[in-house]
Amino acid sequence: MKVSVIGFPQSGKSTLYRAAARGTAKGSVAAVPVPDERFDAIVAQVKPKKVTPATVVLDDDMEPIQTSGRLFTPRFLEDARKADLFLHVVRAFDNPAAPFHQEVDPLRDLETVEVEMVLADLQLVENRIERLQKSMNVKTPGHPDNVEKRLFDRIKPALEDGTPLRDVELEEEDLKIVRNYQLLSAKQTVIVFNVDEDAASDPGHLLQQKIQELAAKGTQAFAACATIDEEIAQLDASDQPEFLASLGLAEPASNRLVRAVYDALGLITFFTAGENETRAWALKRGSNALKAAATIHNDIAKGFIRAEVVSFADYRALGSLDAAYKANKMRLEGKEYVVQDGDLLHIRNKS
Ligand SMILES: Nc1nc2c(ncn2[C@@H]2O[C@H](COP(=O)(O)OP(=O)(O)OP(=O)(O)O)[C@@H](O)[C@H]2O)c(=O)[nH]1
Ligand SMILES: [Mg+2]
Repeated sequence: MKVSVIGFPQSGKSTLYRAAARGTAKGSVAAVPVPDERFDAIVAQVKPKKVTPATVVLDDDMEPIQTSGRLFTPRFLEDARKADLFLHVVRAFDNPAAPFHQEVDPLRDLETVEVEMVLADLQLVENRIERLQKSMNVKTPGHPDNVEKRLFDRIKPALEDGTPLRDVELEEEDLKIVRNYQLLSAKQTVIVFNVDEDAASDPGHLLQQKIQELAAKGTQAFAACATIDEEIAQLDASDQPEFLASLGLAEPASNRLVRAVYDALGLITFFTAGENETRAWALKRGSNALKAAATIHNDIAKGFIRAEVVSFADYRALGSLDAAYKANKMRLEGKEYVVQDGDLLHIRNKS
């Protein structure tokens, strides 16, 4: 699962990327640990030899969006089409030391990029419709060409209205086609308004309103100050709480951000609490225990007998896995059990 960091030049993409990566960034692509206090609690109690958090891959190797002419270069388009999600950094800070191509206006910039994505999709859809019209099978009900043509005829007006495809209701079948064509406006996006230092805890009315508007449509947006976050990331862990408190912040914005990205990717977490290794695993929401087993190792899935499951709530209430087992809070579940966010799993298997 790859998250592409996009935005105009000098909007703070790399600063935010470095802050979120917290030292794990070696180049411009990093597997960033997902902050999870449940996992921290398990690790503190189990004290395993090895600790492996869940991660998301952030890619700061995208070409910037161009400031004139065609906004998306061919390389940008190629990379953007492969992304699972966009982390869109929108400049909202003034900084004379970092000149911007025009007056700072985050709402304008957000709109400009959204429109460009919709137009790129519209062009692709129009080309495809034109080709499908020549297909011999386009009138055969149920034929893939027919299904595709009907879908594209339906989404074309939405795109013409400027509606991103992520805001259009589509059936799973249709989503598959849309994903297959790697349509940009269908991809989930997390938006970060990169604000001035003094606006970190209060981004102002206009941005606040936009953030709520986006949330109502299911898109997560935040205000964050990338330079503050980078500063926090460079402090010793013990010095961070005081610094955060002095700024009126509960946690670094990049923590929220990474969690938002993880959630928008449709991922939940299950834990394996071993003494050798305690690990948080990312899993597609709605997956069953067999899929979870396969995430750990294919052999474990092949030899699957039962999943021992303790919910995180029971684990926390009782203080340890042992205590949860003794209190009969361990459930034995089969392959089809739908794993819940926070479950602690042990897969009994034949291997
Ligand atoms: N005052 C202020 N400056 C910032 C903030 N975020 C980034 N900057 C500054 O803006 C400049 C550009 O930041 P980068 O993170 O390199 O921006 P970028 O989007 O990666 O830029 P390109 O890779 O060139 O497109 C740097 O001088 C940063 O220190 C912020 O929140 N506040
Ligand atoms: Mg950069």
